[in-house]
Parts: sequence; structure tokens; C-alpha cells
Amino acid sequence: MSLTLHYHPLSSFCWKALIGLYELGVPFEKHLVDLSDPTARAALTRLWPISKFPVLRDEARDRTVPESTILLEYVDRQSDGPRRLIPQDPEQALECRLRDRLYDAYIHAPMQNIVGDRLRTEAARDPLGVEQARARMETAYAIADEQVRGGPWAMGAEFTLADCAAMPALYYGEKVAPFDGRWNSLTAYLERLKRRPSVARVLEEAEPYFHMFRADRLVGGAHGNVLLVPGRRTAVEKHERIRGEGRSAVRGKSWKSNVPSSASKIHSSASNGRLTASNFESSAVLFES
Ligand SMILES: N[C@@H](CCC(=O)N[C@@H](CS)C(=O)NCC(=O)O)C(=O)O
Repeated sequence: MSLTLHYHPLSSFCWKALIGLYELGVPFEKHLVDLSDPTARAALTRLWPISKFPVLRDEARDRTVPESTILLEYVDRQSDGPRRLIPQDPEQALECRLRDRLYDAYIHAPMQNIVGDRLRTEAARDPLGVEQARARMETAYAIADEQVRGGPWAMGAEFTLADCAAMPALYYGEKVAPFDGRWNSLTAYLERLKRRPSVARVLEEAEPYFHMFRADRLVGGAHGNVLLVPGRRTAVEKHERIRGEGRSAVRGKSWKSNVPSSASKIHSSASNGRLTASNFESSAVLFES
């Protein structure tokens, strides 16, 4: 295979693709797409008019494969290694795909919607939509909690496509719609996921790019087209480093109480497209829980 992954290290759906590729041990090249660069964005759009990543390009077969689930299934089918992301048994494969959908459609996507809403101006907010998204996530948490009770992974003994989908969905989902002491199996499962070598590698590789976080991308993607940044502690630490202060102004504040002021800060500071103290503060606020 001659594969190139068009991606960004901070993108949650790209995390899903990366986890699967690392699990399979498939050789591939990475092409980092900076969506703030019009040329890079246009190139991604030429590959996939929806303009979302991850997108996989297979030069040998002259094939472009978008959508994280399809991308992983494509690679899984061609991989000749011992590992598989989708079970061979048709019934198990069906269940695996269903669990992948559960994480993507009912946790990951509504989480993006909530984050997007938080970055709108007050007038453009959609409280009902946010409540519906949160309720949907909580329903899905309950289903997933039941599913992972036996563990260790989403489908039981084997790490599959469903786990690739679960990691970014739960990692960010938990920050947006906290588990709050409920769903103990899901909580333990998320901790197991973070310790998985493929996942730890993805998190580690994202770290050097945290400073490139662009608040204007978040503003631009108010309907779920968001680049997501890592959790509160890391973001706040970076924020402190940028401001050269020993203590962050945002530490200890709640998500809700920070939201209105941070959203307006993003709007006022996003135009130059550069990381500033105020838009980075907003990124930290995003994941306060
Ligand atoms: N259904 C898609 C979702 C991909 C997605 O939402 N990607 C986000 C990054 S996490 C993106 O490309 N956002 C940039 C944009 O929409 O401008 C998949 O599974 O790959």
C-alpha cells in the first residue's frame, strides 16, 4: 500500500483514524493539513469536496478514502498483518459497526455541536439544540456503559474499530458532558483506552501542535466543524506559559460561567488568525468541566 493520511494532529476524528492505523501497523505517510491556509484547504477540498479530514489517499490504487470509519475499513481489508479492526464473524462485524456508529453519531457529533454552540455569539446560541445534544450523549453513555461492563474493550476481548471511535468521542465528550460519577464502567474504559499504546502515541503526537490551536477555526465551525483541542490541564498549562504567569486566570472557573466572555473574546481576537493570550484562554475555557 502507498498510503497518505491527510489530517491534523489536533483533530478528534483524525485521532480515530490514527489509532486504527497504528493498531494495524500499516505503513503510511502523514500530510498535515492547515485549514487556515487557503491553498491547503483547497487541496483537501479537491480530494473530498466535503472538506473534512481525515482523508486517506491510496496512490497505488488511485483511490481517495474519506470518512474515518470507511477509511479504517478500507485499510483493515487490505492489511495482511495478524490484526483486524473489524471482526471476521459477520454478526460480530455488524455489532462492531453499530458500536462505531453509536460513538460517532451519538457522542462525538453532538459533542462537536455543543462545543460549536459555546463559541457562537450569545444571540446565535441554540440552548434547545445543546440540551438535545447533551441528552443524546447521556443516552449513548448509558448504552455504552452497559456494553463495556465486561471489558476490556468495546467488543470484548479484541480492540476493534469501535474502540478507535470510542476514544476521541469519550475523551472530549466527558469534558463537554461530564460523567459526574455515573457510568463507572465507561469511566474505567476511558482510562484503559488512554493507556493503550496506540492512543498514548496519538496524544503524545498532538502535544507539540497544541500551540497552533486556532480559535478562529472553532468559530468558523459552529455546526460541528470544529477542531478540538486537548483537555483542560494541558490547555491551561500552555495558556500559563504563553502569558508567563504562574496562575491562569481561567483556572477554577466553571464552563458555564466562562462561556459568554470567552466566546466574545474568540470573535474579537480570531481575525488575525494567530494564537493570542485571549483566544488561547478561550481554548482552555472550552474544556473546563
Ligand atoms: N464524519 C467524518 C467527520 C470528520 C470531521 O468532523 N472532521 C473535522 C475535524 S475533527 C473537520 O474536518 N473539521 C474541519 C472543518 O469542517 O472545517 C469522519 O468520520 O471522518
